Amino acid sequence: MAAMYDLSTIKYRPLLSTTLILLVIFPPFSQAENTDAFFTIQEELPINSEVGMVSTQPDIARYLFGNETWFYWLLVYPDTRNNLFDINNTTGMITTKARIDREMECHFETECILKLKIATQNASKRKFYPFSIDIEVEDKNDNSPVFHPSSTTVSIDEDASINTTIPIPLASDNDILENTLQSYRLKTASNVFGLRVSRNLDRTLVPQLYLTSELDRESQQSYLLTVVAMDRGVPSKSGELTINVSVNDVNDNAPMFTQQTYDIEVDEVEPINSRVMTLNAYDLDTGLNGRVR
Ligand SMILES: *[C@@H]1O[C@H](CO)[C@@H](O)[C@H](O)[C@H]1NC(C)=O
Ligand SMILES: *[C@@H]1O[C@H](CO)[C@@H](O)[C@H](O)[C@H]1NC(C)=O
Ligand SMILES: *[C@@H]1O[C@H](CO)[C@@H](O)[C@H](O)[C@H]1NC(C)=O
Ligand SMILES: *[C@@H]1O[C@H](CO)[C@@H](O)[C@H](O)[C@H]1NC(C)=O
Ligand SMILES: *[C@@H]1O[C@H](CO)[C@@H](O)[C@H](O)[C@H]1NC(C)=O
Ligand SMILES: *[C@@H]1O[C@H](CO)[C@@H](O)[C@H](O)[C@H]1NC(C)=O
Ligand SMILES: [Ca+2]
Ligand SMILES: [Ca+2]
Ligand SMILES: [Ca+2]
Ligand SMILES: [Ca+2]
Repeated sequence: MAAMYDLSTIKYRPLLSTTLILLVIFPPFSQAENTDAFFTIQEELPINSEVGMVSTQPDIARYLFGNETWFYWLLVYPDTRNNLFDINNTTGMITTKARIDREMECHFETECILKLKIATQNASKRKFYPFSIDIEVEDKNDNSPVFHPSSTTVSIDEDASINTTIPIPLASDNDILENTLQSYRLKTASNVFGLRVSRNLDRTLVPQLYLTSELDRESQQSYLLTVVAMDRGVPSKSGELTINVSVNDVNDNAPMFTQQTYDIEVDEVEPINSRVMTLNAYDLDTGLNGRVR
């Protein structure tokens, strides 16, 4: 809603800026949602992109009556974003004067609305109207899901039972709605590990590896898996996590001799304590579990 100021009543004031300071102290704008023009732009537009023509917006144009020349400029208020926008002082076209990153301006808010206040004034500077402009910045899918960290080593005991779960790092994506993280999947084909995704109370997705068959460190001691996180933007973006699953040894093998039975002949004249033969024993386990005594 615009308030009209007839500057003829204050024409002996030396400077127009005095009037503007008064405006800041007594804002004439009605509270909250009441705006005179609403524009929508995409984030990340190049500098100097057109946002919208203020002078042809119905709620503004109806104040700009008569055969007059009007000028436009931006007013400075605490919540206005004059660092991001410009207005052409003769046409009333708002343009961008910086690259606008929705993620930086609005983070995870699902609605990103930037505010401007503009003023119009006729050529003789005797009429002055302030207006509120809202500019909605739409999200683009310009961020990929990213894992923190992007590679990790986890370990699991070789005797772990089927369905044992292994927590893994989460991914995040700074975009919103469909453009943010939507799913995880296991990229590596595996008949030993599966990926289960659940939702926390705060609706974040939590991926976990789980065991689908039994392990045996003695046949394979580590697995290299890749988990992919995806958003549902168009086109969709993804990020990858590399997991080295290291299988911990469990003492599940008894020491064994290289042969089950030994047939030896001992010469009766052999002196006591002479070496008859060497027995070989080994243990498939590792570390202390594998030490043969
Ligand atoms: C506006 O004023 C100019 C000169 O001041 C005149 O030539 C023109 O015809 C006027 N237009 C309208 C729509 O009244
Ligand atoms: C500006 O507006 C005032 C007040 O309506 C009017 O008297 C004056 O003629 C206008 N000036 C121009 C150049 O249109
Ligand atoms: C305002 O727009 C007009 C018409 O497009 C253009 O001629 C003029 O150069 C612009 N002014 C500025 C300061 O960019
Ligand atoms: C409009 O902008 C141009 C270019 O920035 C400037 O030269 C001119 O003085 C401005 N006009 C008014 C009325 O502020
Ligand atoms: C593993 O979990 C699934 C689903 O929760 C269940 O159907 C299955 O019986 C479980 N398997 C074992 C061996 O516990
Ligand atoms: C995975 O971890 C194991 C044990 O820490 C290591 O021996 C193996 O080299 C690692 N594999 C890769 C591909 O990094
Ligand atoms: Ca961005
Ligand atoms: Ca974005
Ligand atoms: Ca994204
Ligand atoms: Ca073992």
